[in-house]
Order: sequence, then structure tokens, then C-alpha cells
Amino acid sequence: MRTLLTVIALFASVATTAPAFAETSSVTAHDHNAMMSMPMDHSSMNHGTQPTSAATVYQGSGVVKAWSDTSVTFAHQPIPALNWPAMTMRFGLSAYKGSPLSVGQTVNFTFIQSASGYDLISASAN
Ligand SMILES: [Cu+2]
Repeated sequence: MRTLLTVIALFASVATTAPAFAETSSVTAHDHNAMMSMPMDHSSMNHGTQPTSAATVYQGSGVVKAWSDTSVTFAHQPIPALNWPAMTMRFGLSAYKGSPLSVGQTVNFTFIQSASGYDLISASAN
């Protein structure tokens, strides 16, 4: 009796873990693909309906209005992904690895939402 119960318990635990494993590995493969194609593929940008640790990267373009060690101010074009109209706003620089931008320069840029606002990721002259 004891052996039979053990066998049943083992079988049940294998049966419930196996599908979970399959799902986890397919999600990982999917995320990997999304990351590989992110710079080019806009369609992968709106996958973030469930909480993940990877922040969504948004794209915009605009004119540099101010530059400091910690922030840049852009007068940017509308950003449909966020339902933003054109506006002038500040982005933090803690995640930015590029060179300083010049006031008056028009750039394409990418950014993420941060705990305190929005952080610039990259910018390239337009
Ligand atoms: Cu804005």
C-alpha cells in the first residue's frame, strides 16, 4: 500500500512538472528572440502586458533643448507607443552610455521608463 501511494505521488508530480518545464523553456526562447530583434522590430515592443524585469524601450525624435550631467531636455515629436503628444520634457542620463549631445541638435533617441521618470538609452544625430 505504501509503495503504491509513493508511485502514484511520484507520477502525479512528474505529470504536473513536465508541462511547466516545457512552458518555461519556450518562454525563454521567445524572450531571447525578442531581444535579438529589438533594435529593428517595432512589433516586439508591446509584448509587455505581463510584468517582466526587462523594461520596454521606446523610440522618439526631437531637438535637444538642454544638457546637464544628469539629464537632457528634448522637445520631442509625438510618441504613439505612449500616447504622448509632442512636448518638451526631461530624461535622466543614468543609463546613457553615449557622448554628450549639443543643444539645438535634432536626434533620434531611445528611452525606458524608470522608477523616477524616463531615462535616455541612446541617441543618434538625425
Ligand atoms: Cu514627453
